[in-house]
Amino acid sequence: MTRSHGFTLIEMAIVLVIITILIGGLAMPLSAQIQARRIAETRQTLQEAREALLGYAMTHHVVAGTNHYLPCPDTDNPPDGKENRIGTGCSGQSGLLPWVDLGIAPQDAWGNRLHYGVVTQFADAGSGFSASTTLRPPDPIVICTTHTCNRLSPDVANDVVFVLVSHGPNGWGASNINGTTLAAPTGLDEVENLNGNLIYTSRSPTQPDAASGEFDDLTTWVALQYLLARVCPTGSDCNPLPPP
Ligand SMILES: [Ca+2]
Ligand SMILES: [Ca+2]
Ligand SMILES: [Ca+2]
Repeated sequence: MTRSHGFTLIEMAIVLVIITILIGGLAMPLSAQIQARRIAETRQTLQEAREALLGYAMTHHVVAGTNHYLPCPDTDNPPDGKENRIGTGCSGQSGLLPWVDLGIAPQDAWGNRLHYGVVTQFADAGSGFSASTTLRPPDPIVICTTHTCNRLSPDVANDVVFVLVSHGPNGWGASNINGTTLAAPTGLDEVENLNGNLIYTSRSPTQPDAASGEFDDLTTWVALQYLLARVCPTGSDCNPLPPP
């Protein structure tokens, strides 16, 4: 028996099913691919901002050859990208990243400013920090997976000196580049990244209908040990201020 040439109906049906699956598979992830690329870009922006903050601390001394200090947050409304000080100290422990002072990207991949929180002792241009500066409760910023965490036993990071937050794809609560502040988040873990206190959250994203609430923020931070290793390594000029 010889097999006839061409496709049978069953073969055509199988091919159509495969093509449908392939088209569906390409079309659906396209928006997801764009979102993934924006998330990756924003993670890169956060890392560059983190490095810029460390670079700022390396080049800013209270007195030449002594304590270093970080920039203060930009607390102006509308923001101008420049830090805000009262005397030598910061006008607040949280605000926006002073992108003009740092000479870096002014926004995340969704056109929103980055939130910047800092332990103000480390941004005081009159005292700053040396290789022997310590953080003691209740001073440190802590990072948790939930807003209900105990700040004395955070489950992500302790002894954090500064933190950077992108409010993520949803942008709730963010200040955008047009000077508009977006609607406040409903997810309590996202609220925790906006309320200006020393607790921040970092965890996997969840949808609005999740029991833990909507969450898509992206966060990076530097803890004391890493700050001192980078800014005040052995042999550096990072010395305690002389006694008055
Ligand atoms: Ca400012
Ligand atoms: Ca968000
Ligand atoms: Ca908080």
